Amino acid sequence: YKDPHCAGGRDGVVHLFEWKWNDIAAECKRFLGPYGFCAVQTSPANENRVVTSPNRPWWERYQPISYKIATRSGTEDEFRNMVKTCADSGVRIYVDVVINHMCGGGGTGSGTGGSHYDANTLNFPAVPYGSSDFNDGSNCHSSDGNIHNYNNAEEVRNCRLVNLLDLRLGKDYVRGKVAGYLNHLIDLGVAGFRVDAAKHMWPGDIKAILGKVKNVQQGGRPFVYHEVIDMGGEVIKASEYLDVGRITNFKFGKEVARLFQHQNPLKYLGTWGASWGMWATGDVVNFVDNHDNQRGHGGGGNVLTHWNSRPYKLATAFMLAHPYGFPRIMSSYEYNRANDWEGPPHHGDMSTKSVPINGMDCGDGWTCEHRWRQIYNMVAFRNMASGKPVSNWWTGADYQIAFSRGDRAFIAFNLEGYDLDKTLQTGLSGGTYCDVITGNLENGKCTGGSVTVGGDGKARIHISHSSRDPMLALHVGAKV
Ligand code: ARE
Ligand code: CA
Repeated sequence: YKDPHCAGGRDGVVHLFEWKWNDIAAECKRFLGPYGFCAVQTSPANENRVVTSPNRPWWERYQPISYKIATRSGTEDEFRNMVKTCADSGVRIYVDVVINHMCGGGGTGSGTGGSHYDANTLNFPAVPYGSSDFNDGSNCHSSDGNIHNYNNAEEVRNCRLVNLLDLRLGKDYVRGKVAGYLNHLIDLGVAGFRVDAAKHMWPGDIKAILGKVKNVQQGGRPFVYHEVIDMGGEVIKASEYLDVGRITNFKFGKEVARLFQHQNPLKYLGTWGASWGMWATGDVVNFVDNHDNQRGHGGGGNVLTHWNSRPYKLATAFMLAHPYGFPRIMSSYEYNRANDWEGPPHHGDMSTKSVPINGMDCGDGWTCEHRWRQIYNMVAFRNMASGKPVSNWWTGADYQIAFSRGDRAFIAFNLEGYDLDKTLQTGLSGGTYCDVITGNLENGKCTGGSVTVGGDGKARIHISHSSRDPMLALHVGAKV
């Protein structure tokens, strides 16, 4: 379950949060394929509750009504076409799967695919699920059926997460329905799953469900990464899930936020990885921010986001430059930050806007961090450096570091209040390299800065403390 099934030479997944399937297809073809991305994480693909108060929040997609592929991102045909178009461009699809629960308790109505539900009597006829398919009553022992005590594993796993109707995953019938959904996605060509709210499911139940799931078309077990928020200090540990996949590494974003905002010296990064109280490199999906914590949900706050773009780009570049873990890049949309619930850019009828491309940038409120040069060029850096360990580790002052990835790539950071100007060993062969932070290699020329490496691998590295992005990155794919 730990292999991301990347096509040759690719690495990293981008979460195209709330994008429509047709837009993802287009993005695979025109950008993600050519720029070396391994995969896209999509928003939940199955039918969800239509929430109108507040008006169509992003989080309605975490309230399943059925396992039909019918959301505001598009239809099953559009989904199938997306997977195919992305595959043709060498890009995998991982789906965010919401299998711990159905919608919030109370009320009746219909979902985004037109299916009726009754959340008073716990009836979801389009699956079908009935009241005996939920943990309510018999398995949950909290006062009001909700989770309150995160130090009681039984409560966390058998009671309702924020009043969401908790599925009885111990029951073979329910396991079969969930596995049927996952198998349907695999039939459509999906290579992996982000498992929502995995902390709220027993690892044994997840194991039993995955036991009913077929191999992916790319060969072997699906790539599975579990959303388990484990910052230490709670009874449920992320390590309980390592038999059934990787886990989302929430410690990563917290640590890099401190490091790149001058609250913890960069020079300590020489030991970056499991020894920081994180998990083994093959067990984690790393990220600077995600769709929850960038807006104060899901253990939010104290993370870097696109709103704080200077340290955000530095932290993301470091994530991509360093070999530890499998990296996930967030791709956001703009909204009124006073309303943490606001859904994606939309038309008057609340349908989601498409993503227009102007040059390299996205328009109409789509942020597209993955199209920022300092980020997409570091995806290429990572691909070029694949398989090479950190070498030539160098530290100057507390907030000055540099390292190579064998003889393939080199990066340096300067967050001190004065310039870095030193001759350093880059590990690269002699020649001229473009600094991919400030520009690209185009028609044999660098559009930004460049660095000349001598026959001995050494080069003069100059990073002004006041530069827009106080880092410099070189790799063999951008050698003049
Ligand atoms: C919405 C409303 C609620 C309402 C509910 C049901 O906001 O008021 O009761 O609907 O009607 C997202 C949103 C929720 C939203 C939900 C359903 O964030 O606000 O509820 O969708 O629409 C815990 C979980 C973790 C979870 C976070 C948010 O452990 O799994 O909470 N993250 C995932 C997704 C979310 C999604 C869900 C799960 C639900 O990424 O986007 O919710 O599918 C400590 C603990 C953490 C805990 C955290 C926050 O840090 O260690 O485990 O995270 O506190 O409580
Ligand atoms: Ca549960």
